[in-house]
Amino acid sequence: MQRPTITAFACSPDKGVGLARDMRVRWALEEVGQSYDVRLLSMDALKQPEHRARNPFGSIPTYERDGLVLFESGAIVLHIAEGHAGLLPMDPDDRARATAWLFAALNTVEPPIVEHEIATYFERDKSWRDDHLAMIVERVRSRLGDLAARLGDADWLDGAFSVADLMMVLVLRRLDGSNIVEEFPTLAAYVARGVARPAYQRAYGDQADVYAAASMG
Ligand code: GTB
Repeated sequence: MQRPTITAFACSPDKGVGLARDMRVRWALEEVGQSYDVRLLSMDALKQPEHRARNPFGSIPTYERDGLVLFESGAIVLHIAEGHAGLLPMDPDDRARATAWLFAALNTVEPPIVEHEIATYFERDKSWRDDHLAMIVERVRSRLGDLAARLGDADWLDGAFSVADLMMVLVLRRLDGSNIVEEFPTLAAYVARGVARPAYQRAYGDQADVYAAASMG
């Protein structure tokens, strides 16, 4: 089996703090012990036909191996989890529930968090921004309240650590700096448990090195 190649920002707007979505793929590959290559792309290269052939929307991350080309971070990490031991339970029902949680991270928890990011960074100059942001913060709190209630004092969402936890932790990390996760101490502890995993640390270090090298050169 070929070693996969993923794509990432040559110079990430987050300054290498693990918020760009290649982090999801890097972490999954580290968890399963699969080495990989990274193709670094400029913002301009993202929109060129060569990259749009990998991802029609001209975004990162993508994943290539043995002729298979995938886009969408959720589909990529699910593919990695299905092909290796360690990120999905073996029992079919347990596996189905872990997959449901992966979708919950992407389709239920992440959307209001993305809205929060947009309102925080891109709507600063709008007269209605403060009211809009306050409304979105309430929407995020409501989702996190439901999530915290279900997690309770468990370590992970549904039994052992899975690809769903990997995704949920990174989705919650998108609220870094807002102090909203900190309002839910069990969720803050959950994120801390995720980022303390050695595989996360290796993935984080690798993408941080890319930004450090780009900013020096
Ligand atoms: N649904 C797709 C997936 O999950 O793979 C979304 C992919 C996507 O939005 N990718 C972004 C991208 O390539 C990078 S991650 N954007 C460039 C473009 O489309 O032209 C989003 C992101 C970017 C920057 C930060 N940041 O600076 O903090 C955080 C998240």
